[in-house]
Amino acid sequence: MKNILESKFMKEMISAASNMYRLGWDERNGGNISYLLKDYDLSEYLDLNGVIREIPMGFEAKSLVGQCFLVTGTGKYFKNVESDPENNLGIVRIGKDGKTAELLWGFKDGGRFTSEFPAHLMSHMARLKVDDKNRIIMHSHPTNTLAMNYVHTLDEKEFTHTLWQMCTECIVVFPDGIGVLPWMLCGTNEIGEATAKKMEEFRLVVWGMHGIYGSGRTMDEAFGLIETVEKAAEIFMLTSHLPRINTINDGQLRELAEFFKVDYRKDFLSE
Ligand code: 2HA
Ligand code: ZN
Repeated sequence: MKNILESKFMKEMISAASNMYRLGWDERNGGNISYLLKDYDLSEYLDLNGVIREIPMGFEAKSLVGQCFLVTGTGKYFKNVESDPENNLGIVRIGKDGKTAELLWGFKDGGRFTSEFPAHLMSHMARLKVDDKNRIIMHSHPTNTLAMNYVHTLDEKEFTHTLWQMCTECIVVFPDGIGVLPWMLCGTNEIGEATAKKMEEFRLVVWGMHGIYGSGRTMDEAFGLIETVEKAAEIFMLTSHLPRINTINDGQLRELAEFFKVDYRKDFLSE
């Protein structure tokens, strides 16, 4: 058996969690990540018949039966993932009933997956419907994105448009825009369903006054989306109280999107 801690997916997970912590996005137990391990031969690393224990999920994920996920643990701190992956992370397989997760590795101290697992799995199902190469769902509390939620409307067209104007490359990085949910109770199937609905249309979903969800084919894509939103939100928070003298207008946004040949939300531009 190969050492699982040396696997590409584990290294990616550990480095994402560590970077997110150091960027100040994921205080205490804030944030969670799930990684669909479809592209890896897990039998090189794990005995796939060795189910450590079964964990009820509290919802059904029929289309994910048999799929394996590397996922962060509930109550665990991103700060500690690197020094102790086996307690802070787990690998689960969705059992035949679609309602139980079979623990194959990790959560060594008796832990379980993130409380946001419903939102993660429902989002995986939604993204896979529109992009069968999607592998990552990532939730975080980036500081400026969150700050912006208190001083900007939570209308997704307006929110996206403001961010597109904050850095020239935003419309090229997230031409599909950002879905926005109002404040909702987290950890529930309801917020999971609402997030998944948005994920059919967007790779990014803001949870009003809570944080953000990002998705992607790779860890870099999901991370890069959130990172770009957070950078733009930082520019907004640094400038929104000052007189605006210059701006990137809708004609220029359109010019960018067309030059870089991205499929952008034309209805999010007003002119
Ligand atoms: O897992 O961020 O939304 C901690 C959270 C819950
Ligand atoms: Zn959160």
